[in-house]
Amino acid sequence: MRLYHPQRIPRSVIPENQEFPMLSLSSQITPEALHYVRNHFPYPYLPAHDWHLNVEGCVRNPLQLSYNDLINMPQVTLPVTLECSGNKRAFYEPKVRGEQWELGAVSHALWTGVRLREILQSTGILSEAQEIIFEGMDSGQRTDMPGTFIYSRSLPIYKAIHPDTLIALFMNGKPLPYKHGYPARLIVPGWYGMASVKWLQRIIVSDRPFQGPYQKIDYIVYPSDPNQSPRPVTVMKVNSVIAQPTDRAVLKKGTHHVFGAAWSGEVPVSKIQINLDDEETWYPATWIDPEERYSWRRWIWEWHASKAGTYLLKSKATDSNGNTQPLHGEWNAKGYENNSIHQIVVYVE
Ligand SMILES: Nc1nc2c(c(=O)[nH]1)N[C@H]1C(S)=C(S)[C@@H](COP(=O)(O)O)O[C@H]1N2
Ligand SMILES: [Mo]
Repeated sequence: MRLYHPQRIPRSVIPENQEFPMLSLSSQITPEALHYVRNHFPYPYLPAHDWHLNVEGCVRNPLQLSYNDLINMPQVTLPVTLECSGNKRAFYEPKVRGEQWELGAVSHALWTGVRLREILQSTGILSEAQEIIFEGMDSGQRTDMPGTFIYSRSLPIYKAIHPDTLIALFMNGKPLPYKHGYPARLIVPGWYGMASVKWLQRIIVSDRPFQGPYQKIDYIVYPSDPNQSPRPVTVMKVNSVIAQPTDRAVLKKGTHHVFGAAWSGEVPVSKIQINLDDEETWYPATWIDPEERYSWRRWIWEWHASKAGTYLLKSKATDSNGNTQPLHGEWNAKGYENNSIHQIVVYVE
């Protein structure tokens, strides 16, 4: 009998925003029912019978693809860690407005679908093309200006035609769950989650930079240093979390397993280190999962806690390009990209 049924942690009800319960990290692949959910609007109405994906704009040959058209194209499967750029926002000081994500606006799933480049090869891209815009089926209001807005985002052409950028139809081997973008969503491996547009309905090849509010107002890093210019949120930064023990846990003297996950953006994470009580030494933890380009890796570290006391534990990941986590992530006005070293306090009795 299973007594513990992990559930997502709600952050807001409408739109529905929920975290993966990091405490129950057990498999490398996050079960669909636990994968974090991030929405800007209420869920869209799905016209399942006559859904089409339109590909238009600066193309030689516009296309209207049915679900069957997509299913019948060659399918590719990739394990990908998706992380919301607002993950860990709740830990920024001073506090920043927005969803108060703690540790779990990040998950790892198997995504299966069609290479976007294959679709763009069959439409052809005209020479004036600059960006590709992806439109979701969900829409709603914003607090900063009147009107109704569709969730849409653009990608530069080099990322759109990257062989790993997918129109996903399946998650963990099953048709996409409704909450994760059924019938089809974009998966942009290595980039923060905002790029992976759900409930796709239209792809527009554009001859100018996209100006939509989820491109030009949100998902922009406004640095606290006024000499630095704002920049768009793109590639995920190297990051890690301690899943167990939890912050403020009370443990008995003895051996404990400190356990968690680490990930990066377009390159694999290669090193994970643990620090105890601000001492100089960083101890290497052991990887549970292999090194893979877009996948988080679980790690474990055996801690012989022989003395009672209050301990500060930290985890720090480094990726294969040598990028490492800072003690304090780069605070910015909208609270994105917090990759501060994770710190917890643990009591040993
Ligand atoms: N259509 C649509 N796509 C969307 C969003 C949205 O609100 N609407 N949110 C984005 C953001 S900010 C994130 S982090 C990811 C989350 O994907 P998930 O809910 O499948 O975890 O979806 C992205 N795609
Ligand atoms: Mo996000």
